[in-house]
Amino acid sequence: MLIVHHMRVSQSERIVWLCEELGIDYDLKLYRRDPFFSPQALKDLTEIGTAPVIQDGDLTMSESAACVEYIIHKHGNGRLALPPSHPDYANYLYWFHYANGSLQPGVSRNMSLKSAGIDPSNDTFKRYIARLDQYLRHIDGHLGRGNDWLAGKEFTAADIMTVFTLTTMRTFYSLDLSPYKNILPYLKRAVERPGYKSYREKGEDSDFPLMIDGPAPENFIEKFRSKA
Ligand SMILES: N[C@@H](CCC(=O)N[C@@H](CS)C(=O)NCC(=O)O)C(=O)O
Repeated sequence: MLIVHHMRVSQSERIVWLCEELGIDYDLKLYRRDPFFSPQALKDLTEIGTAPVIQDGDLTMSESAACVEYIIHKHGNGRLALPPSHPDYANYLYWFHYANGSLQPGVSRNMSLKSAGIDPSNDTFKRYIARLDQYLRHIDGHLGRGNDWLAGKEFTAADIMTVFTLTTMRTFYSLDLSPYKNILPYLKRAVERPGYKSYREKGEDSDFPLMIDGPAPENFIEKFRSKA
């Protein structure tokens, strides 16, 4: 059976959400950060030691986009991906890759600069703050052009790849989404899906906030630091 290793409050939420949307059988192994990075049991699974990890027979694989594609094609009959014959195929591909190719690095980079104590008035940091705003406006504008989901009318794995960065990730980099008026209802639509709710029930503590509102949520890193 497919095994999904999920570290709470991390990118591996995508894989649990995907399996719930697809309604496939899988064995969920849960971990907690220790105290901020992966616990040893998760580190031991791969050379990189990050979440997510999936196992299927002899296969052990990390990288969320690869895990998503693997599960869709090996266990989901291609559901939640769009085929080349679909009119929105290019949109699907573009937004699927935009998630971890641009958006997620855009947030992580700013998170790292902030946690290294770099002042936001620093020229490099300022440039990256502006770039992240550009990334977000790009999504916002696309959703505002009548697209309920990133690939168009259909909910797809491109949404599963993207929502983590716009919600849970905000606990590490306290992003204010108030200016992005189309992103906010999009996030509400996403978290109302039964598949998302099942992921939350199985994979997160019930008091962990959804982070779908505009104002910047509490920054976990700062909280962690003040405890240390
Ligand atoms: N590009 C990778 C990134 C994986 C990654 O960095 N995961 C984080 C969780 S959000 C992690 O495992 N951090 C703990 C650590 O680095 O020890 C993916 O998409 O799977």
